[in-house]
Amino acid sequence: MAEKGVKVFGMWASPIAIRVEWALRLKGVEYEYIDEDLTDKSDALLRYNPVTKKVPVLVHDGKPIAESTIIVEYIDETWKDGYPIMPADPYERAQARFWARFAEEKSWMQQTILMAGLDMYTLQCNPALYPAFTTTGEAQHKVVQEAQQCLKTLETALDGKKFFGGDAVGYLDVVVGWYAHWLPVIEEVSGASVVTDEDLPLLKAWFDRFLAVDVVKATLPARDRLLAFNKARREQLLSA
Ligand SMILES: N[C@@H](CCC(=O)N[C@@H](CS)C(=O)NCC(=O)O)C(=O)O
Repeated sequence: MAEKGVKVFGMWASPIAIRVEWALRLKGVEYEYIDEDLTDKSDALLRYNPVTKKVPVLVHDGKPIAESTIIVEYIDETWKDGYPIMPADPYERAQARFWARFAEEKSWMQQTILMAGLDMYTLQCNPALYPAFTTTGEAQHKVVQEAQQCLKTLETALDGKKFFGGDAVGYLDVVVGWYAHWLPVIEEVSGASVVTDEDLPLLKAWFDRFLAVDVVKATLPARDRLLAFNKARREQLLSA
């Protein structure tokens, strides 16, 4: 008989895997969380996601689904009577997907990672970036400016709204929500400043609102732990 229930394979410091937990908690769905060591992946993870071998993976009644944004949409469609994550209106839905793709594909995230000089798990999210991981000085200044430009564009999707989803957290908030907690850590590790009140006031104010949401507060990894993890990874990389 097929195994019942919901499992999430994640990694505590992953800014991507946490999207799945946010979506499940918004819906009020109970799940079992399995924390992976990405340097020594479990047989279960490799079995459930033999293609990319990455986290997150959602296993629903024994059936695995990979790719965080696809998982979030699956959760919204499967538990459709619960909290609405995707907008009800098709046009709004298309807009939310557009911005999510922009945020995922835009180089700003990569630039920010380059700037940080940096951490293993994010590196694993973006393996192509490895050669540029020690950006500092003028090169870092350039990538920070590029990151800010991309974020400024994304900020237009927030104009006049409390959340990207409107009055409440929605799909795009879930997709870009990690910025609010992870970006300040990356800034501290790298010594660079990207999201400031002066440069990105709407996004900065949204950080505070997003971090105050109950399901978000309940899942965030402790800042000190995240900082220590990233600093250690960076030192490891720089000394390698
Ligand atoms: N596009 C994927 C990215 C997933 C991803 O890059 N996960 C990283 C952790 S943040 C990972 O599992 N890295 C391990 C590896 O690449 O081997 C998604 O949205 O789910």
